[in-house]
Amino acid sequence: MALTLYGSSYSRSLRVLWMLKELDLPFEHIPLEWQECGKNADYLAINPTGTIPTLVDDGFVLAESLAINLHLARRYGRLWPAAEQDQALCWQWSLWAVASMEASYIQWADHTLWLAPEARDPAQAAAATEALQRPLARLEQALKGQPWLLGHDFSVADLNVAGCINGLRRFDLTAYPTMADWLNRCLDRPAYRAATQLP
Ligand SMILES: N[C@@H](CCC(=O)N[C@@H](CS)C(=O)NCC(=O)O)C(=O)O
Repeated sequence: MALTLYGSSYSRSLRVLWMLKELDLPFEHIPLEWQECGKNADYLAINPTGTIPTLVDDGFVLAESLAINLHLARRYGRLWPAAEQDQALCWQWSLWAVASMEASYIQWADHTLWLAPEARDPAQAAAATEALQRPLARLEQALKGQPWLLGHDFSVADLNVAGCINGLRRFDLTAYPTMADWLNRCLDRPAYRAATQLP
């Protein structure tokens, strides 16, 4: 088994680094930066899309951070539920995170945290804050009465959703206490902390 992960932790690659740390498998990490990946000819030969992350697993090349995590969970048998319907819920939550939350999250983070202060637009931050209310309410509802999205066990569903919105620890989550507690428990995991220490 040989695993190589391309992508710096200062990017969506952090989600996969987190998963790799949860799996506790040896892997080679090539911390390519997002500013460079689209221009690097060697990397474009591996992933013509020119985005990070990319995983190479025994010669098999796979892109898309959440697809990589689903593949890793299933192949290496960790954070992957046994029941077929629970596996389907892992796909559901992963696709939901990207389709229903990630764009608004990025807009909010851009105009609150990431862009230089002079480039931030308060109107865009406010619009993103508004757009996040519905998916946040969905998570609050889903987590009522159970610690993790699938019930009793932390799974790739939690990792993929939390990995898409990790910066929301700095969002006003007062109205979503159950979701806020879940996000803190996800991001307090040793594997997440270890991943954030990587380049
Ligand atoms: N949906 C993809 C998005 C990948 C993506 O856009 N990654 C960014 C870094 S976070 C990137 O590579 N940007 C460089 C570019 O678009 O040229 C995933 O989740 O892996």
